[in-house]
Amino acid sequence: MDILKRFNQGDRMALSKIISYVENQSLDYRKVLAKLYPKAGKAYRVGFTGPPGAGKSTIVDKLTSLLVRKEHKVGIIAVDPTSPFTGGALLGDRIRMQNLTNQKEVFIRSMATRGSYGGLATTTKEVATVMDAFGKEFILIETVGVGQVELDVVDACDTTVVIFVPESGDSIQAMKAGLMEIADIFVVNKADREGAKRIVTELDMILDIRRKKGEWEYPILSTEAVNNKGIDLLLSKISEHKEFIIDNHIFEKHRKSQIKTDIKKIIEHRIRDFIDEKILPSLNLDHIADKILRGEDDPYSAGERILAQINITNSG
Ligand SMILES: Nc1nc2c(ncn2[C@@H]2O[C@H](COP(=O)(O)OP(=O)(O)OP(=O)(O)O)[C@@H](O)[C@H]2O)c(=O)[nH]1
Ligand SMILES: [Mg+2]
Repeated sequence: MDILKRFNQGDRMALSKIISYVENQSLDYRKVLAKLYPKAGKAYRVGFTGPPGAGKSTIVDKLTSLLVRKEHKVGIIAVDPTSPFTGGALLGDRIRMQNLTNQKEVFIRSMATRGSYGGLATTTKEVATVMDAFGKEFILIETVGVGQVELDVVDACDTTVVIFVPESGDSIQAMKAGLMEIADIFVVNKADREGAKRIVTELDMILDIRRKKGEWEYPILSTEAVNNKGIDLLLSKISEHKEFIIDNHIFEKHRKSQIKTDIKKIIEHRIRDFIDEKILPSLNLDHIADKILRGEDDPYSAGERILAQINITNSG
């Protein structure tokens, strides 16, 4: 495969193309991923999440500049599950990170909802694997909002940064949304605005219940991303967390459980394809449904009969 050769030589166009294959689940994307997989596993994945407009992109942008200055290669994935099409908020993200797009150490990709079986979280992980195999050392993943997709995305990250702003006011809101449970590092951005100190204090009180001696400290940082303030400290906390999870074998355990999840997802995906492509076309569902409507059959018995024909029954 010519494209893989170019990918291995560090061709950005080849990287971009392979990511599109994965996103669109074009024909042989699984084979391509299988080829790339052994090269991946070295990149450190950091997730950034929080309410809309909190400053996630600005933080990712400044952090990336800092990483590049330290001669790291960075991949950025901006995930927007709220946008059904590319454009809108995604275009905004691109513009805000414009100063990064020309740098050869940095590769940015925006992703929106896909109607695929794997789902957006799965595709995001696969795209991260591709960037990882390309030689990116840090993969920064920004997700907006607080739905299940975001939780799945950040669950696949090694370190999760949750970003708040003074305006998000009630930190109870964050607790309800499940953000408190997933964060390793808390950031209160827009520290130039009123109320920043109060939210830091509130978070601190809530976290004190969770903090245990000798365990991760769950730091809360104040940043002013637009003014590039607090970004150095954020990077050192990310590095500290990396060290912490590696030293305590959390990193390895987490990666292993992610791999198991990936295998399950791949099997599920293939079985769904098999049902759609091989089983459903051979059934006369219309006819069966008519019989059920007339009261001559029921969906449970019909389902069992079909499964028995292909040798899958819950009794066996
Ligand atoms: N005052 C102030 N404004 C900031 C700060 N950081 C970011 N902003 C501004 O806040 C706005 C939103 O910033 P983004 O970085 O786009 O926020 P986001 O969380 O990525 O937004 P979405 O991706 O749309 O959810 C922009 O106009 C930024 O310039 C800060 O520290 N202080
Ligand atoms: Mg953004």
